[in-house]
Amino acid sequence: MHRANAAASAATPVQTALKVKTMREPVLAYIGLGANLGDARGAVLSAMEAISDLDLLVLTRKSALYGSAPIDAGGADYVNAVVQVQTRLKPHALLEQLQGIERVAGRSRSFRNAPRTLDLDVLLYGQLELSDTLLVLPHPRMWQRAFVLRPLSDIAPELVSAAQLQAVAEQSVWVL
Ligand code: PH2
Ligand code: MG
Ligand code: MG
Repeated sequence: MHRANAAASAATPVQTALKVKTMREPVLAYIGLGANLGDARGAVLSAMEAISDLDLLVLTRKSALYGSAPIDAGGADYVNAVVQVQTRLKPHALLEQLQGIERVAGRSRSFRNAPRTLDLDVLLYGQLELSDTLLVLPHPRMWQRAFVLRPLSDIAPELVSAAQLQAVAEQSVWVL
């Protein structure tokens, strides 16, 4: 390549920083939303808006809101939902953005499964399987949880079988 052309096509530092956080093609991902402290319904609805306002992401489907009894946790009943997004954010960049939304909602991390103003979990990211200290995909407990599978099957019925729903049928989940 001619020197002048090489200089003209060089990425700026901002482009380089963005590039490591983005995919060339959008990926279909699913995010679980949950809250059981304060105005839980308001927090889940605001979080759906905040997610749809993120750059490099389009919110493509949202489930109904569900009430659910806490599983492996204490405190009040939860409000839960699942959304489908198309995003060019890489998995950890998506996680960072979701943690920013949790922080704005006043999330504190006192102990495992403590009652929370807002919890946003990446459930599925395309077909990706990944496990590190920050993120495990698919979400390791999603198939045991009716509060995930019921809303997920609303918006992506092809992803959840009748047998999988049956396996969590004894858990208390209701449409709000
Ligand atoms: N989240 C947990 C633990 N237990 N139970 C319900 N019903 N809904 C949740 O969102 C939930 C839970 C940890 O994130
Ligand atoms: Mg969670
Ligand atoms: Mg979480």
